[in-house]
Amino acid sequence: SYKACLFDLDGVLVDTAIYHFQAWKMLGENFNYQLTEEQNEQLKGVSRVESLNRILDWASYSATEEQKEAWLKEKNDNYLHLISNMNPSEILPGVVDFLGQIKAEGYKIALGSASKNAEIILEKTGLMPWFDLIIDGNKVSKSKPDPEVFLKGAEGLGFSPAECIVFEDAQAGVEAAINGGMKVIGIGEASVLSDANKVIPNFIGIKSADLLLF
Ligand code: B16
Ligand code: MG
Repeated sequence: SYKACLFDLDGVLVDTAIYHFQAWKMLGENFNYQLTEEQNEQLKGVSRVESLNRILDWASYSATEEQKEAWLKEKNDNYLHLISNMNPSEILPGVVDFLGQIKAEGYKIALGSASKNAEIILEKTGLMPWFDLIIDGNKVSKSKPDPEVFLKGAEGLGFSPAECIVFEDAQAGVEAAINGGMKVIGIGEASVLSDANKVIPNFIGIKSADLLLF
C-alpha cells in the first residue's frame, strides 16, 4: 500500500497557472504575439525554458540565446511581481483538509514541481510546514514528462515508486508519474488527463481512506 503522496504545485495545490499565463502574455508583447488559453494549457507542468521555446516556435520567431536569456528573466520578473501578494486564501479548495488527514494517517508528503519559484509560493500560502521534502525546478535537470522530479521525491523519502501516489493536473505530469512507475490521480478533467489512474475535479470531500481505493 501507499506510504507517500507526491503533489504537483501549480494546478493541484494552488492556481498559479493564471499568473504564468499573464506573465507569458506580457512577455509576448515584446514580439507581438498573443498567447491563447489553449496554448497556455500546453505549458502546464512544462519548464520555463521549454515554455519559452514552445512560444517562440508558435510565434515563428527565432531569437538568439542572449535574447532568450533576457526574456526568461523578464518573464520571471513579471511572474514574481504577480505572485508577490499570494496568500493562504489562494490554496485550492479541500487541499488543507486532505493534507491534514493524510498527515494524521502517517503518510509522508513531498512536492514534485517543475517550478523554480515553488518555495516562495509555499511560504506565501503557508503550505510549507506540510512538506517532508521539496523537489522543485532547482533540483531537477529534466522536464516532465521525464520522471526525474517524482523519482527524486520517492528516493528522498526512502520509498519505492510503487509506494508513492502522485497528484497532477497536467498531461506532462501524469506522463512523468507513469514513466516513474507510480500511480497517478489527475486533478481536473478526465478528457484531458485520460492516462491517469483516476481523475477527480478537486480535493473537495476527498478522504485519506480514498487513497486505498485509487
Ligand atoms: P517557473 P508545476 C510548473 O509548475 C507550471 O505548471 C509551468 O507552467 C511553469 O512553466 C513551470 O512550473 C516552471 O515554473 O517559471 O516558476 O520555474 O505544475 O510543475 O508545479
Ligand atoms: Mg501542475
